[in-house]
Amino acid sequence: MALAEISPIDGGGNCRLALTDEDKLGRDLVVSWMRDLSMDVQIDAIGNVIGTWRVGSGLPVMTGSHIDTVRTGGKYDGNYGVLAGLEVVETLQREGFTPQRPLSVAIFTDEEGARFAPDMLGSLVYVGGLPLEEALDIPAIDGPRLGDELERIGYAGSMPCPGASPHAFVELHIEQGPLLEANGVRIGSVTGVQGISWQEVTIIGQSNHAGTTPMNLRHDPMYVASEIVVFIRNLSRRFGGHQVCTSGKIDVHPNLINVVPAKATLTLDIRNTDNDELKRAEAEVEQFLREIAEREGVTISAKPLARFDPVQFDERVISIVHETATQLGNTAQMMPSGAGHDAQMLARVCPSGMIFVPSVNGISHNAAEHTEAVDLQAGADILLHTMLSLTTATFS
Ligand code: HGY
Ligand code: MN
Ligand code: MN
Repeated sequence: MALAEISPIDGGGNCRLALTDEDKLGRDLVVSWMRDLSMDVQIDAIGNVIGTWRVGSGLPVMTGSHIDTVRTGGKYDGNYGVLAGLEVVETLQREGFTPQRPLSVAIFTDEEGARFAPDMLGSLVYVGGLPLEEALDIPAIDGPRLGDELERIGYAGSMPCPGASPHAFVELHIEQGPLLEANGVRIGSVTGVQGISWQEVTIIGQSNHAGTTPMNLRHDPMYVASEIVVFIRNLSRRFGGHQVCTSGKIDVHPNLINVVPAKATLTLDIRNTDNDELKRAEAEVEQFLREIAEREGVTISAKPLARFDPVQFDERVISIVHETATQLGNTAQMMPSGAGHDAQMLARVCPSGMIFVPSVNGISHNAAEHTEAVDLQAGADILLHTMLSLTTATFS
């Protein structure tokens, strides 16, 4: 709740877009809590913050998530996983229990990808999936270069990227969807993350007078953008299954009531648990863009912003999560994640998994995002015991 006081928005949520002053304030607060727990705090060159309780021996068991939010974020998305990680350390210290391995809690930079694409950017750089220099040059949707913003907020750390691979990684997160609540199940033992394809589509038409230009002579980017949005909605209906498509952002120039626009830029977020289906959807979109550009006499270009194949988590970690959840008296079900998460990047370098707790009415990326306290507590208990099990698990 104290973190939720930093840059609150109406309805009880937060706006802490990556590498803004608000994000810095959130980082400073959570880092102070890490220091209160005598954790060794390291900041890497992409701004990831890794707090480590240096006990035991060998590679750490790591948990963590993100504290950057979308513009209309809730107070739990990402924040819950980071703070529960600190709660685990605080609880073990208070109980006088010393784990066999160090425990790390990570705050990954720019997980949302809303200000700087792609999403999960910090953890992607951490695992060597995106070269640091390339990441530092990424422009924000509002202009500034990522590396400059990192310097500006004082989180351009000295620890090199890629970072050290932990022994294992587990992330606690709200489901952000309706499934657990609909099934009356408290815990999701997450099996993996669906594939994600982001692109920015730019449509160049011909600016013209709204009153004098006959309809058959128009090259109207706003109209074309609207057709694209309808096309992807119909595509997801035609594909069915896990296919989802979203166009969440559109910019129009000159954006005036009596001007047929010159240019429109919109984003496409296309996802599916099945990579072949995702590729088929991408190909259909590409074909549609070619056709409508021809038909309407406009120029269309598409810039990829993110492309991640579906990820399967390590069966051994999934089992530890599932057994821990049920042994602690919770109902639990296996399920894939519809949202992207840092765990999907850590899965590239170590055995990884996730724990989900229910989202009330399945709402997220919305100030109304909520999870009941009893579920938050259950998730944190499972995180504690899962992390301890991972400290003694061998993954040779
Ligand atoms: O885009 C996502 O799925 C996540 O919220 N970054
Ligand atoms: Mn998240
Ligand atoms: Mn999110």
